[in-house]
Amino acid sequence: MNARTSVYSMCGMCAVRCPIRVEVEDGAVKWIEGNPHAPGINGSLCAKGSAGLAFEYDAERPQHPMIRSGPRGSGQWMKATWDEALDHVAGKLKEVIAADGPRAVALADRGGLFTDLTKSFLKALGSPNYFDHDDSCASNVNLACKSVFGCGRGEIAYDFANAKHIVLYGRNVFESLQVKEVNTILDALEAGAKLTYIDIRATVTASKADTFLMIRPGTDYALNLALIHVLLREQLYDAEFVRKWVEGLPDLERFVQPYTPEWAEEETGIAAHAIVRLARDVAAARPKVIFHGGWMVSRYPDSFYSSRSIYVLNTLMGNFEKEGGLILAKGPKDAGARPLKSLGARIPEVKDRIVDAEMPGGPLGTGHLVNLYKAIRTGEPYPVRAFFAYRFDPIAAFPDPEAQKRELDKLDLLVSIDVNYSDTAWQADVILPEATYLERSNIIATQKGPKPSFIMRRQAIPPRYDAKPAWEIFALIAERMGAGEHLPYKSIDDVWSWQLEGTGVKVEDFSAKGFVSLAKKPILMDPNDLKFSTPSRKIEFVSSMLARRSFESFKPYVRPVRPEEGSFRLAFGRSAVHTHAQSQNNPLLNEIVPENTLWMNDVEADKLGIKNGDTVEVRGRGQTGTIKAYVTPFIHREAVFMLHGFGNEVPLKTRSFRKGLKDTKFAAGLLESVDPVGGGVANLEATVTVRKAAGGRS
Ligand SMILES: Nc1nc2c(c(=O)[nH]1)N[C@H]1C(S)=C(S)[C@@H](COP(=O)(O)OP(=O)(O)OC[C@H]3O[C@@H](n4cnc5c(=O)[nH]c(N)nc54)[C@H](O)[C@@H]3O)O[C@H]1N2
Ligand SMILES: Nc1nc2c(c(=O)[nH]1)N[C@H]1C(S)=C(S)[C@@H](COP(=O)(O)OP(=O)(O)OC[C@H]3O[C@@H](n4cnc5c(=O)[nH]c(N)nc54)[C@H](O)[C@@H]3O)O[C@H]1N2
Ligand code: SF4
Ligand SMILES: [Mo]
Repeated sequence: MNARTSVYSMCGMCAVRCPIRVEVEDGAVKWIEGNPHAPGINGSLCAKGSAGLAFEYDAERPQHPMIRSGPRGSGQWMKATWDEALDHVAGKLKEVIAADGPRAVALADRGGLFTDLTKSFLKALGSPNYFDHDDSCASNVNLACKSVFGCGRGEIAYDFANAKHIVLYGRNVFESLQVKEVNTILDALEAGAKLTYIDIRATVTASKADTFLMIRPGTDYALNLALIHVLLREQLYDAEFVRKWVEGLPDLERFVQPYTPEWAEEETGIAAHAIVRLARDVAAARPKVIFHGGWMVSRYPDSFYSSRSIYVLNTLMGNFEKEGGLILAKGPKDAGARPLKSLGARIPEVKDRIVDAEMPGGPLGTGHLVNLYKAIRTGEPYPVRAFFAYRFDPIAAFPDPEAQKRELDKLDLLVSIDVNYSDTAWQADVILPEATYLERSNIIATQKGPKPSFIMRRQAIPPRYDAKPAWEIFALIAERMGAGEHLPYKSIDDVWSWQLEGTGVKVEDFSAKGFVSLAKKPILMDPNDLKFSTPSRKIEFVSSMLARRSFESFKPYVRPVRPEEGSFRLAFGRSAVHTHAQSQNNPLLNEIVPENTLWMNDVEADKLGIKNGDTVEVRGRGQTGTIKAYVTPFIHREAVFMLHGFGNEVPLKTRSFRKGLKDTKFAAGLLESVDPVGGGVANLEATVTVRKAAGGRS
């Protein structure tokens, strides 16, 4: 035990990146736990985080660079050295750039804390074409938040600890989890906070709620319009806050007039009296009320507006910058500290515009992955011929894997930098294995929040296989492209010194806890001097950002198409023990949940002669597959549900190979079906039929 050392770092088993403490002995990881120094974590880790050891010591992950030797997706690979693989990548990039300029190179990653590296790499090459995964996750929510508050959703923190009433729309906090959030919400519930949970099925979160409202799929917007209607009609909202800080209340009042609770009952299936009661309950608890913006609330064509209505509801609670409400995330400057120096600060600006800035119309903002696919396919507005997928698996994350494979097949170069054989890696020309989160250090990141901090992922052990950290991979490619002076780093210490220059913080300051807090206590704005970054400097119910693009601020509700009798909307979500499509082959997690099942309403199942545990055939959009039925009264009659991320087709992942069913394939034809304003994919538009499979009972 004495020979063991502690390394403070960051979990990498999902993108939440919880702080961890790793115990290392003789170059091997012996133990991982939540960082005991990190507030809200108190040593805890989720099941996936604990399975980090199993992941590290699993041989079924890429062990060296690989260059494709057969057709794309054929699984024929040549083992390569790093020099061979990087020379191959640089050689192709040079051909592409010679013909079509640096803008013909694109990169997409997971977004979030570490993007300074990837954006700087693209900048070093001279390309504006940076994309992230957000259209498959939160872009509707993010842009909706911007249209109301002037800042993205990541700029808003939720003060669950002090909340009196928390309202969650399909935000399954206890399964689709973040460790700190789970701990904080459980504490708040214990201290008496109320939880209202709205979903199309009863999840673990529903089981912990005071009130669970089962909603008809795709109708959250109707529920919210009725809630707003009641809050305004009964004058239950914070009139003083609204008078002072809001633009457009009269327009909102006119707009919600027809949307009564009785009308919403017909749409949502939630009783009118329950809607009125919820409005009165939250009003009694305000301002300590949180309507969580969620991520995936409803991936429907009106998700932008349904997300917007959630931010309107928060505003009516007057909860902005108040204890128990929504707190603007603060950065280093708010704490009187100097921000990290960007790796891009030494690189000249790129003159070309990102490819979708030159596409007329379309959703708000740029960087929509579907537009990248369009440019790859058509060569318009200009050709894009090389694509790096770094810590991102679009083929698994976006609808219609086969359509994506066809688009990506047009590329001259597809590179995947991953720690797994992802679906995208399997289609790539070159796989560059990144050292795992336990084997590498990352660039330092800034964690914004009420108490901003700098956080560090620090290498605990040497790479087991022939893998490298991302900062080195990108620096080595830049060097081969003649752009070495832009990313001139030979060690992670070089990177960190550049980032920390002028901040007064030293690398050693991270040793004791793994992070450096920039504020002693939460920073709150003066409630009389709130600052919003909207053009009006106010909260905009009537949005200038939307008006500029001729989008309406108040979109009338449109009833979602109701599936015909015998067909069901295919909903999906997460398990507490898996991460998206990347953990199904983990030796431990695979043992706990090896495959997905199809949740089906018991009354509907009965009509089809299907019993719990039967093998059923699912059909839709030309696709078919079999799966076990999980028959339950706890799902809406119009929907069936399966966990996302199963049905792996990469044979090298033997434990998960062909186990369970791939939800994304039933969204065939929906790749370009996006929310017209927010750009997020509307992949809950897929419907399927279900029947007992031949030989039925298993
Ligand atoms: N264990 C685990 N935790 C994770 C992740 C993970 O992969 N695994 N991923 C992280 C990421 S990236 C994200 S974005 C979050 C996602 O966090 P959540 O958004 O909470 O995750 P989901 O499991 O997708 O839950 C969506 C829920 O929406 C419900 N739903 C479907 N249609 C409707 C509808 O029309 N209305 C309502 N109200 N509900 C509906 C589904 O039944 C499902 O329970 O989780 C994060 N945490
Ligand atoms: N049908 C359907 N589609 C969905 C969802 C759904 O529930 N249903 N969920 C959506 C949501 S909310 C999201 S956020 C997206 C997620 O989609 P992605 O962002 O693509 O998923 P991730 O699982 O975060 O991982 C992406 C890739 O990163 C790799 N990876 C993990 N750790 C590392 C590392 O340390 N280094 C490197 N280089 N690579 C690493 C993984 O192996 C994986 O291949 O999917 C979305 N798409
Ligand atoms: S939620 Fe779990 S898997 Fe994700 S970073 Fe935290 S501990 Fe790791
Ligand atoms: Mo996500």
